[in-house]
Amino acid sequence: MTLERFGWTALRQQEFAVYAADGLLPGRVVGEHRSHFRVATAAGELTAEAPQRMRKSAGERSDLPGVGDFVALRPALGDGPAAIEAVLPRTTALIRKASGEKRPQLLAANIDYVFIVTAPDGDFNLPRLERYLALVRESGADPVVVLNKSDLAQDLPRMIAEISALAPGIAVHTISARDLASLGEIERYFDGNRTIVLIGSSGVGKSTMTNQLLGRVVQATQEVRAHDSRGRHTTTDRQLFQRPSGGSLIDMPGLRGLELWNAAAEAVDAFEDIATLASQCRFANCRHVSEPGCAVRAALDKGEIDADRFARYMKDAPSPEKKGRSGRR
Ligand SMILES: Nc1nc2c(ncn2[C@@H]2O[C@H](COP(=O)(O)OP(=O)(O)OP(=O)(O)O)[C@@H](O)[C@H]2O)c(=O)[nH]1
Ligand SMILES: [Mg+2]
Ligand SMILES: [Zn+2]
Repeated sequence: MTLERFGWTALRQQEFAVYAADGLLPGRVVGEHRSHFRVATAAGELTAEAPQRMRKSAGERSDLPGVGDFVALRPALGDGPAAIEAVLPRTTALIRKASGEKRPQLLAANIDYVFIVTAPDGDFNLPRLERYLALVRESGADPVVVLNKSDLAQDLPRMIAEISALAPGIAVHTISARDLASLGEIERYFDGNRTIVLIGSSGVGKSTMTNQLLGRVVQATQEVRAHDSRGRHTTTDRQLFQRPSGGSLIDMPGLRGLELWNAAAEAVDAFEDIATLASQCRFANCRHVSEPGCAVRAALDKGEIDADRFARYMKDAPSPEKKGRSGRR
């Protein structure tokens, strides 16, 4: 494995010189977990941690290392994890401000293209696409719209015309991720060892695309719900994969409650993400206290939603009894 294939450039080599002099190794963050990172290096993948001092000095959560970051690593002396001593300057950064929270979240760093993936089987929605486009514009990367599941489409020309009217000049590709041959036209975006990130709602086929573009099954996929075509939030971690022929691909969990990193968007659907989660609880009348299969609790436990916001949501939310729904879904 060479770092070049990962997007390591002469400029990054230059920026790294000061760290190389200090005995540090270059690497790229490929996975982000609660307590550690997985980092690819020329010598293979290893586990690394961000030292306390880095966590303390970070002004924002998004200043900490994230998937796609190029980092300077101090190798472990024994069996322990390596330490991430520094994050190299990001050329681009896809950052989301979780709704109602003041803590911006880094979704992916050093990406060249953001594929906004949508599917005509119920996901297609122009206002949502517009919000995705605004998110991408702030990142510095180029947006590309991918209309997946073209085999299910009723009216592709109309959809393409609507996208083009919304974002004149934007590249739109219609594919069917289950059919490898249809992916040819998007493979060229990897040329020059570029990095692509896939974003879009759960169930639109991001992981199916990932498996096809990598030529092996690296990600689990799952059927969408039959009655409304919504996904089941199968992918839960951001992960970067390297293509054997060069270039990198980041698969992402379906975005919930997409909020843009600007104040204007703040008023929109302040609790959209929690409401979406609540709709996935096993019981329709879930109070999100101690019920089995509670999707809201699970997200709280994982730190995906903020406890204070959850409290505000509970104050605002109509009680489930009043909604007149009950029982198992
Ligand atoms: N008919 C059809 N189904 C597809 C196509 N691409 C993906 N699917 C199916 O759509 C379902 C969801 O696909 P996934 O790849 O798991 O979707 P995802 O975007 O990764 O979803 P999350 O991980 O939940 O965000 C699976 O059953 C896929 O087989 C396609 O081009 N046509
Ligand atoms: Mg997925
Ligand atoms: Zn619940």
